[in-house]
Amino acid sequence: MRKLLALGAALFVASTAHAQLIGDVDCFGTVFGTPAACGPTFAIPGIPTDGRSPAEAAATNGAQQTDFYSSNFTPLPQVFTLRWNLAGPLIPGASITYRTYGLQATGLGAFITRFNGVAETGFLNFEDGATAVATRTFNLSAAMIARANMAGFLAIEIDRANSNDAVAFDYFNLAGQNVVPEPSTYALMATGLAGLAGVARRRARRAS
Ligand SMILES: [Ca+2]
Ligand SMILES: [Ca+2]
Repeated sequence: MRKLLALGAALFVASTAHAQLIGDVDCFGTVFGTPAACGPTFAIPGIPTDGRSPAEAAATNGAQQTDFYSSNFTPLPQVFTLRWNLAGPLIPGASITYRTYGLQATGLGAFITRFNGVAETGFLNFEDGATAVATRTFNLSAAMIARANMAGFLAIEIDRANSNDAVAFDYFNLAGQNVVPEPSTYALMATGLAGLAGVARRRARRAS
């Protein structure tokens, strides 16, 4: 029985690990990707380059701005929002991992980012060079987590703020939601555990 309880606990812990992806992890899409190194070759400076899937192009959660490279986001909106509707509360240590191409925040101007309406300076504020790919993890502060949990969503507004920087984003992945399993998941777990308990009982009976 102790083993069964341990198994149940393990299943519960596994079910709470939850991440939510905006965009695809595909090295900036199909048009210009060189997936082995994940170093895209944006060959035509100043000309928009679109590597989005149809689903991404039609998205409204921020995926529409991934896999798209141009000056100043043009012709896409100058301000766009990453939005995660939370399936459960964010927990301490929640973070966002994202991949960028060509960030030049110092030389060409940093973007302004606002987390649920509150400006912060550490997100996307890097000088990587015109052709550099970077993958970074940003840890959400306790205040950011509290605001998102209060609202039931995390929204990050990205405003180009007159920056002249041309960039591309591959994806944004939010990790660290404490998701309670659906009732149907509990039912499935209970059925499985009951089945195992039955087997154990039969074995015990046979042995005695
Ligand atoms: Ca750039
Ligand atoms: Ca992508």
